[in-house]
Amino acid sequence: MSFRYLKTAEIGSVGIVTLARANKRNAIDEDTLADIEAYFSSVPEHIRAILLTAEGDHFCGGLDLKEHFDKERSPVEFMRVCQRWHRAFDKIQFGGIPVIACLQGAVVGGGLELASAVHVRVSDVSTYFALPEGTRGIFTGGGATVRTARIISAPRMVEMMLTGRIVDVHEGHRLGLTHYVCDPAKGDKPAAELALELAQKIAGNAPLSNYAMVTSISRIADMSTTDGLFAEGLMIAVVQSGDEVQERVGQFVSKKAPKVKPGVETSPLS
Ligand code: 1HE
Repeated sequence: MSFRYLKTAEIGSVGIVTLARANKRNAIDEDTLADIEAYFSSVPEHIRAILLTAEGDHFCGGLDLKEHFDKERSPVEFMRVCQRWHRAFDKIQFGGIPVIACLQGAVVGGGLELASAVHVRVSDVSTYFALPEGTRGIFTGGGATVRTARIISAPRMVEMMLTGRIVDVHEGHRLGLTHYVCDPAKGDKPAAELALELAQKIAGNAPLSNYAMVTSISRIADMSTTDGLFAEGLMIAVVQSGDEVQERVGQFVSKKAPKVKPGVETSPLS
C-alpha cells in the first residue's frame, strides 16, 4: 500500500504508522485522512499492535485549515468530510488492534480527536492539548464530542473549547488525555522508546483478549448495567474460544508464568 502523508514500517508484530507532513505540522487534509482510513482498514494480518507517531515537533495541528479555506465547503460538504473523519477514527478505535500513540508538541483540534481515538497515549514533556475550534469559527467534527468528552468529561471539554486554552502535558495527564509523561531530564525513558516498548508488550497479549479490550469496553460503557453485563458474558465466551487460553493459563498453573507482583515482571516502565 502506498501513502502520500503516512510512513509505515514494522518491528516484529508491531506496525508503525507515522504522520509525515511535518512541514504543515501534520495537519489533516483529505489526502492524509484517506491514508489513515486506508491503513487502518487493512492492517496486515500479522500485526498485533500499532504505534502511531508523527514526524517533527508537533503531533498534529488538526484540520487542514488552508484546504478548508480554499475549498469553501458547504455545510453538507463539511458534514460529509467530518463523517469520513468519524469512519477513519472508528477504524482506529474499534479495529480490534491496540493502537499506542506517541505524542509531542501540539495535539490540537482534530489532532486531539485523533489522539482520543487511540488506546494508549504516551507523551514527551513538550506535548500540549487544545480545542481551538471556537477561535476558528468552527466546531469539532472528528469525534471529540464523543471521545474527548468521555475522557475528560463533557463540562471540562466545554470549558476547554470555550476558552481555547492550552492544557499542558501535566494537566493533560491528570485529565487522562495522556497516560504517560516521559521526561528524560528526570531519568525517564524517551517517549518514543516507552511507546514502542508498550506496543511490543501489548502485542504479546493474546490477540483475542486485545480484541475484546479495544472493541468491547468503550461500547459496554454506553450500555445499561444489564446490557453491559450480558455483553461482557458474550465477550468472555468469545475470548474463551481462543486457542491460547489453555496454554497461557496452564503456564501459570505449572508455575512457569511470571506472577503479578511489583518487581517480578520485566516491565517497559521499569
Ligand atoms: C497548518 C495547520 C493547520 C500548521 N492547517 N496548515 N488547528 C489549529 O487551529 C492549529 C493551527 N496551527 C497552529 O496553531 C500552529 O501552526 C502550530 C502550533 C500547530 C505550530 O506552530 P509553528 O510555529 O511550529 O508552525 P507554523 O509556522 O504555524 O506552521 C508551519 C506550517 O504549517 C505553515 O504553513 P506554511 O505554508 O506557511 O509554511 C502553517 O500554515 C501550516 N499549518 N497548522 C493548515 N491546522 C474535523 S474538524 C477539526 C477541527 C480542527 O482541527 S480546528 C483546529 C485547527
